Amino acid sequence: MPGPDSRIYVAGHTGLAGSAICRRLEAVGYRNLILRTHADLDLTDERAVERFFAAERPSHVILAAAKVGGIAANAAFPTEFLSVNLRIAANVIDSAWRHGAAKLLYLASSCIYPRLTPQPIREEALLSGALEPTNEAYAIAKIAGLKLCQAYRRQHGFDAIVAMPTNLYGPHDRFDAESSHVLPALLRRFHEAKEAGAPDVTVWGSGTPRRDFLHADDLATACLAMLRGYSDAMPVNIGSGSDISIRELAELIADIVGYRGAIHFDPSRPDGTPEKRLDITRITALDWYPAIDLRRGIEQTYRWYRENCARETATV
Ligand code: GFB
Repeated sequence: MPGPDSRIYVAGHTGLAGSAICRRLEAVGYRNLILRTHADLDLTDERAVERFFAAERPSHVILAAAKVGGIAANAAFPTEFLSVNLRIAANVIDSAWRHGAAKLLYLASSCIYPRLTPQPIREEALLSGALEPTNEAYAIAKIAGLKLCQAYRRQHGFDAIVAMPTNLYGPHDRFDAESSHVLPALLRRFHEAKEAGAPDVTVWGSGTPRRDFLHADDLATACLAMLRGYSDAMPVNIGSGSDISIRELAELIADIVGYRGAIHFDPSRPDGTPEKRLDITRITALDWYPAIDLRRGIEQTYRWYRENCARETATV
């Protein structure tokens, strides 16, 4: 269990998950966070990563750095999603073990489960069926990272553990129109439509896919529970315990933003996996429960978007 002075390296601390994890670690008194921006340390550069770990020797590592994006970005850039994420996982996990880290927490993703699998999805469903084609490259890289954690644990006794977060949202997300995930994309689209007085808003796909959305601050408390109380090869799902259709999500976001126009669906855009709700029995056994309800989480995220991004993105 990390103490208040443990040297904890959070890889990816500027992103949605990493920034939430840092806020939580700081809030509960961890004072020795080691942080590097992408400009300071390129995690795909094996030698740079090796030098960094040799110099800093963190006792705990949280690997939240990844090339991420929504369904369109995943489908358009499979090379980057596969290659960058493979190299980040291989470099960081190996250097952490080589330089004596006591524990590493790797963030995988719920999209690594088979496209069609019984709901809610249990951890045992991993590798039991074909992947969703729109994010196969990202999923293969994340599966490889998970397998690396298991291999270092089995072969070298390295305490590498794996969290499987569901679809996350919250502050510090990316709100660009084409490459972001659905929740920030729709917050922005409905906000801009309201500002412009547009008569309708288009939502991709059929509206029928179901997703399990979790606020990044809830993910952060789950990661801390795992760092403190979990040591096993089995990955652990982190989800909200419920799901919602994309149509219902669009209606909820329209209501929160105050947009009163029509909502259209564009079936020429991909739906992706039809449903993806995680079984959270394992993580709740660590006494963790999601605390932020979806409406309240989206309201808070919308406030953050308006304060931090709305003016810049309006002109893009
Ligand atoms: O968030 P999203 O890209 O993630 O899309 P996935 C979720 C659903 O929302 C899909 C629909 O059915 C989309 O068609 N959708 C509707 C939209 N409007 C939009 C929009 O404007 N933008 C986006 N992005 N979607 C990702 C994976 O899949 O899940 C990643 O591609 C990652 O690899 C992430 O694992 C958690 O759940 O479909």
